[in-house]
Amino acid sequence: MIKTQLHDDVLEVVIDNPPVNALGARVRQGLWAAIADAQTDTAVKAIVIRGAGKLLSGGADITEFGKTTAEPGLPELVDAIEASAKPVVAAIHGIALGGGLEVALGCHYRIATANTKLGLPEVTLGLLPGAGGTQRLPRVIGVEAALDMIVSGSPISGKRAADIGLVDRLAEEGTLLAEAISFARALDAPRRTGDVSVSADPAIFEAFAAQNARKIAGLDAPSACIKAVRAASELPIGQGLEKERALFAELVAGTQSKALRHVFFAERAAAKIDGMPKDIAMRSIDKVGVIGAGTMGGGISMNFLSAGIPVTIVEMAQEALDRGVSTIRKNYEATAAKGRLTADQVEKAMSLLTPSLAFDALADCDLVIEAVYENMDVKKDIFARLDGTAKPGAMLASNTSYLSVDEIATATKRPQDVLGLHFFSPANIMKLVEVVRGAETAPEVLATGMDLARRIGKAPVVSGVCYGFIGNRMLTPRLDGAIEMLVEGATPDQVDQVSVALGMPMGPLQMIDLAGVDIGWHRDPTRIESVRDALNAAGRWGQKTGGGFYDYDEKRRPSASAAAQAIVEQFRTEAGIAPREITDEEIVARTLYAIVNEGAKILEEGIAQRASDIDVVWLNGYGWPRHTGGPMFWAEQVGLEKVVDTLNRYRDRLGPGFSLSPLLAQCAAQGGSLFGDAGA
Ligand code: T1G
Repeated sequence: MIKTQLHDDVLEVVIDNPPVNALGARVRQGLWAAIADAQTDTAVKAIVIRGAGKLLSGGADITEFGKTTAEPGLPELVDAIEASAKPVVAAIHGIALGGGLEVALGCHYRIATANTKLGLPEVTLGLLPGAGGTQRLPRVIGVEAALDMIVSGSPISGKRAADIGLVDRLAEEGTLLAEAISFARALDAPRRTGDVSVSADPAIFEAFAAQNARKIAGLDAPSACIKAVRAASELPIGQGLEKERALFAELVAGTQSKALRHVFFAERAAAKIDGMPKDIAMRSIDKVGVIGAGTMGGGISMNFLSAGIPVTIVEMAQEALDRGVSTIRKNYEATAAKGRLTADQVEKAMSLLTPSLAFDALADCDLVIEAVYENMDVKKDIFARLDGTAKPGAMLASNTSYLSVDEIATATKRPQDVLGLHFFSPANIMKLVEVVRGAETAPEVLATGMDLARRIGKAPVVSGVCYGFIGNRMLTPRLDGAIEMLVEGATPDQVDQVSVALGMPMGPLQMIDLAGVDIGWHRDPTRIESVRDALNAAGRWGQKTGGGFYDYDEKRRPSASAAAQAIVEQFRTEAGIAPREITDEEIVARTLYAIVNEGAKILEEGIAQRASDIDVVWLNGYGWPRHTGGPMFWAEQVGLEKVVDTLNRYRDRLGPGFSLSPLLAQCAAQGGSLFGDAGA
């Protein structure tokens, strides 16, 4: 955990706690003892602290939060480092995040490599730097720079840190320790950050909060961060540290931080495939084929091009191919126009793209992804052709968003090579990919799919085969409930507002307007069996036709639609339904608790490996607000008993197709957790 070595008169203290040198209890105790012993060891003139492996430290041990932590706490440890009578130098490489950077701030000087990542990401966990970071960072780099780093949670490079004075000098990784030792040896006395005071015009804090109002709305941590930094400019360090600890204590006990810590571990757990051998040999993917140059095919291709992986994109007609290629270029150029890509990077990505009308251009691809029309016959035809074209060992993936990967695989003689890679639109932006394992998908094909998704910067989740996999299957009861409530008397805005109030970017009706009311429509305007049929028959297919459940202006801003309302009322009248008052509680039951219930079924059917995977799907695929953890975590905060009780009270309204998940009912009755014994 903590190793020390004396280099003549300089003591080297090494934090060695793989994988990220988290500052857990034993590390803190070891560091405390090393610093304390050095105070009385006459052989020691100065101290250097560094991290073993690839980094200084990834911060406090997040698994300790919410539990009683052993002494010394991290704040006390950092204070002890700063109080050292002998100079302490931090030798920083790789990563110094959260408590890791706070330990470095307690040191009297800091030396880093230029490409080190230094940051205080606590705000992303619903916290604030709780070991002196909010008090010391402003004293080192000034209030405004500190506000930016602490409230954004974004790291900066060692080079940048040297520019703004957070780091005293830069060193090459190979000579970092030696330079830190000689630098420490030359020091006469400690330089304590706490001795410095910093002042700031109070207006800075109001202005900062106002500038970031939209980003921090509804979140506890950012405003607490601002308060703590303000305290640094108004109070002596001791009182400022007390203020910081009080604010931290509130946040760490709050539901938002619990949710964000749940998300942190959920996203890492999602990368794991239960039962998969750790050393499984992956297939190498050096060249990707994409069939279909439409919105999805183009977006999917961009993910690989941006990761430096060549793509052969195939279409049936030149015009469609050209349109697809030019759309990819336009998307890159739009990103470059925002300064997030250079022109060279655009050209490099485009140079990796090979458009073709020839299906056999896919013959040398290691992975081929089909992204064509959502129709089983079309997909089976393509997979049959792929079976005869793709090289042996190539992985054959469908981007289908609902259909059975098992049935698609039957069109080939190699079902073991077939899987689903369900990207979410826009595919080059949305992080979620559902990696669908067919009944015969080979283990290494699944593992390769997961690994590749992460390689291109996605958040992959394993899904079994069912209609709609994890996310889209859960959308179905939500949308059905929403539309039924319109027929029964609710307005689109009333239904959608319940989701928006929770923090979703939009509700189910605005979402179907975006995706297309005509998705899955039988296209027969004379066949009116639902409100959706009636809207589709009237050409109200959603945003793409200027209106669906809502009307849309030229900026695609929604407004209540008299035309849609008339269609709903006519359908209601013809169905002989008298409109009634619909409460928000009923809307919660039929759109949100219905999602939870379907998620519980997906869990008990083994379609999802774990409840936290279902949360990750909604966080990264549908914009579920991270500070509430995802639908399954949120439901447990609401209380499963309340969820089940409410669903039971609206049982008749939930329609004949509804059934309560036995797992959900059991957890509610027995006080269990959807997350198993460990709980969320
Ligand atoms: N505590 C506990 N476990 C951690 C951890 C941490 N801080 N960081 C990572 N892990 C685990 C992670 O769950 C995974 O476990 C393994 O390490 C590898 O992680 C008082 C309050 C450092 C950039 O927010 O950003 O300090 O899945 O897959 O991609 O003010 O981990 O293998 O079982 O992410 O190489 C603030 C969080 C804490 C940084 C490395 N620090 N970590 O990325 O590995 S709060 C953070 C990261 C704090 C103080 C406050 C990344 C990384 P498993 P990984 P990676």
